[in-house]
Formats: sequence, structure tokens, C-alpha cells
Amino acid sequence: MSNRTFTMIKPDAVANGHSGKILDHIIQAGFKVVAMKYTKLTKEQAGAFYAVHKERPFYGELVDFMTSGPIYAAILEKDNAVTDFRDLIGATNPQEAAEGTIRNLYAKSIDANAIHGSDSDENAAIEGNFFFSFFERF
Ligand code: 3AN
Repeated sequence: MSNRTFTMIKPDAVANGHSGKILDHIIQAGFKVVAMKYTKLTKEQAGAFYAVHKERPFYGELVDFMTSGPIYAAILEKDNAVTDFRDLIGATNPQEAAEGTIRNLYAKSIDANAIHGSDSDENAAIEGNFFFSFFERF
């Protein structure tokens, strides 16, 4: 068990003006923001980030969507960070996301689902390293 996870507030949530409320929700749930940046992914960056999904039918749409506007990327710290954060954001499909979860509150569809959360400690480290240099994630 590690105490860090990685998140992105996705283009739909940023465009809809939900970033502040989502960030507050995360902080009120006990997560500390240890690194954060506002950026817009290139197709090459989004393609590399989601390379594990390359064979999935939705890969092209996912890359298009994730490059459609700016995002916030962040490393978050809390005991049991990966699992607790997945619980906080809810199911991938917002129709199935539990009441009060971030996707239940702010997501519209399975692709435009407001927020990303790492699914394992290993991926949390890989994803955090993808966005932040050593000196940015001290
Ligand atoms: P999660 O982000 O909940 O871990 P994954 O890893 O299965 O979900 O999928 C990565 C991303 O791909 C999701 N956040 C979502 O934006 C997108 N995605 C997943 N399934 C679909 C789908 N059936 N159609 C379109 N986009 C999808």
C-alpha cells in the first residue's frame, strides 16, 4: 500500500467550470495536493499516457477527448490513497457511480467522465512520473 495516487481533472470538468468544486471535494476528503499543473496534452502525450488501452475500441476517442482542452494533473497524498481515491471518484460510467461520488456529481458520460484516478500503486507512480519531474514531486 502506498500513500500517493495520481489524478487528472479532465477537459469536460475544466470546461464546465467544475475544477474548483472537484478540487475542494478532494481536499475535504483528506487528500493533500503534493504537486499540481494546468496543461493541455498533445495527441502524442495522451496516446502515450493511455498506451495500455491502445487495443480498446475507444482508444482514438479517448485520445481525442483528452486533448480537446486543458486539464489539471496532480499527485495526491493520503493513507491508502489509490483505493480511497477510486472510491471517492466512483465507477467509470457515471450512470453506475455511487451517490455523492465525483463522477456521480460532475460527469456526463463514460468518456467525458470528469476525472481520472490511478488504478494501482504501480500505475500511480508511472503516471505521476509522466507529468512531474523529480523536483516537482519532492
Ligand atoms: P478508469 O478511468 O475508471 O480507470 P478505464 O481505465 O477502464 O477507467 O478507462 C480509461 C478511460 O477510458 C476512462 N476514464 C474513460 O474516460 C475511457 N473509457 C473507458 N471505457 C470507455 C468506453 N466504453 N467508451 C468510451 N470511453 C471509455
